[in-house]
Amino acid sequence: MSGIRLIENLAQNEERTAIVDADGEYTYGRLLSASAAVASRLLEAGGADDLGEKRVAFIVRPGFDYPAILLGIWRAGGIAVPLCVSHPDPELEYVIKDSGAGFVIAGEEFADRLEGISAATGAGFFLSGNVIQGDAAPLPELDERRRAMIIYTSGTTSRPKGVVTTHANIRHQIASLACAWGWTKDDSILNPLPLHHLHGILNVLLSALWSGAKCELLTKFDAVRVWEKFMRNSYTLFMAVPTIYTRLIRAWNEAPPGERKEMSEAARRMRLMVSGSAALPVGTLLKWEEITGHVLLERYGMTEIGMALSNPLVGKRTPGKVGAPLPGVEVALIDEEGGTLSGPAEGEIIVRGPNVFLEYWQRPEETSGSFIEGGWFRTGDAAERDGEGIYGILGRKSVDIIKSGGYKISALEIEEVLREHPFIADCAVVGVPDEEWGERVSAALVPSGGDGPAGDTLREWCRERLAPYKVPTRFLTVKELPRNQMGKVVKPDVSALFTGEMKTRAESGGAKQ
Ligand code: MLC
Ligand code: AMP
Repeated sequence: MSGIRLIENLAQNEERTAIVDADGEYTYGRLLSASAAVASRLLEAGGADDLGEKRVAFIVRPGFDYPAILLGIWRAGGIAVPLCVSHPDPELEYVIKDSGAGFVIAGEEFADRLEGISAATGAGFFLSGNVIQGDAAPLPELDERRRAMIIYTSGTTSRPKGVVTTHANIRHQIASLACAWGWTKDDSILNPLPLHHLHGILNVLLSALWSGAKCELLTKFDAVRVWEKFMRNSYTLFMAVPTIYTRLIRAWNEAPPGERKEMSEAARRMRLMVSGSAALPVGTLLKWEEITGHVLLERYGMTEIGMALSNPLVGKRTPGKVGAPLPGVEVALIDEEGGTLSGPAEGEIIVRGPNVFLEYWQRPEETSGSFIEGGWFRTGDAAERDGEGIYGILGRKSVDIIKSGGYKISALEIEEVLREHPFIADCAVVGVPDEEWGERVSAALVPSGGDGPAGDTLREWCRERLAPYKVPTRFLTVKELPRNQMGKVVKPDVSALFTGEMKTRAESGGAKQ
């Protein structure tokens, strides 16, 4: 017994395969013993019989070690802080410092970098290979109301915030999906998503483990490999962001006609394919249906709340809509004044229920500012609701949040970094609509002299400071930024500079790639 339902569920499936990775297959029994070893090593190092919510940051490539460490941290009474494998040092250091991580666990390939960062931040450092071994010690009995995980997410503040969920939050988020999407032990899923964000961690990995199903972890998404995997295996489920479906469609189009039939049949064999994390273009949904026969199930969620709205497993899925509230989740719309709207309406989505996160880590003001009376969480997303209670996402209230490839990115964070560049006097970052990526991170720059830095050099400079997916892919040099009478930058006008819908006196150069 551990007190955590998810862990107790694992014990019911000891003989079944839990994880598949590039090195082999691992049963639930193996996962339980490996996680017990991790928990025991952490407790030994902490000199305690319960980590008492100590933050443990960890960085390993997707594979068996990831769930072994995640569950091990939980079983020792710690809070898990997953780190992103593609982040440069400044981003990793920020998360480790902000979360106040007491321990850091890293795979061999990250050891040099993480050992240095751990030393600088005062965290104890462990190699993953050294904690996933040895005997198991007695482990603490935990209350599910305790904090379990901190996922860092970009928002309307310049630096990412840590979203804290409890074990109970996570259980409710998973149980709702298990019920709505009919997860069972017989399911098998391929996970191509990164494991520092909710979609890959919760909707795929943890939902599979909760249900006694099999989850295959890919180290990195590659469209051709995913099709090969579809053809060679008998997965029942697939979940991904719209950009992944776009890439899969492109790979299907580029495949020899003879092979396409086999690819289509492989996808058709699955029982459910889901899209989320960003708006699914109707054209992508239709094309996917044409080649696989699947009407993608689109759903809506957020790191702070898990999943809230979903098209149905059985019954009519409406293209361009995200469906109705999931089991156990309350969803409503409010107007500009905060009044609740009834019937068909347009407004901001608010969410309430046991799925909703506890707090932003050590940011009490941001936490209380994001809730309104009655304990409702304000998502910042605008939606319309029709007479049958079906929701459609209209967009975000903030112009400073960009969604590219399913990643939420803060324009303010990138602007802050760009302004540190010696040749940049000012800048404005926007998300320009893009067929493949949803939005494309684009930066308008006012140079401090001459032409400013060249696009390629600037991308390299950014890459040392920002995650690859945050680095702008388009730069435009302007003499001045479009501003309103109050002097505030008008972001829609900045976007229009990139789409060519607006040419201002200010514009001096073409786009620099
Ligand atoms: C990024 N790149 C671009 C680009 N955007 N290039 C051209 N045009 C654009 N618009 C470049 C980057 O600069 C970088 O370049 C490279 O792509 C790496 O970025 P990436 O995003 O890692 O790309 P890639 O490796 O090609 O992978 C694409 C992807 C990935 C779709 C597989 O973006 C991905 O895994 N996305 C999922 C994100 C996710 O899990 N979100 C869920 C959040 S939770 P270079 O040169 O450095 O390589 C959530 C809640 C919910 O949202 O509802 O689920
Ligand atoms: P994140 O903070 O990374 O968890 O991203 C959550 C955000 O992704 C939400 O607030 C929405 O803006 C967006 N999102 C998630 N699912 C969808 C969807 N199906 N359609 C449109 N936007 C979505």
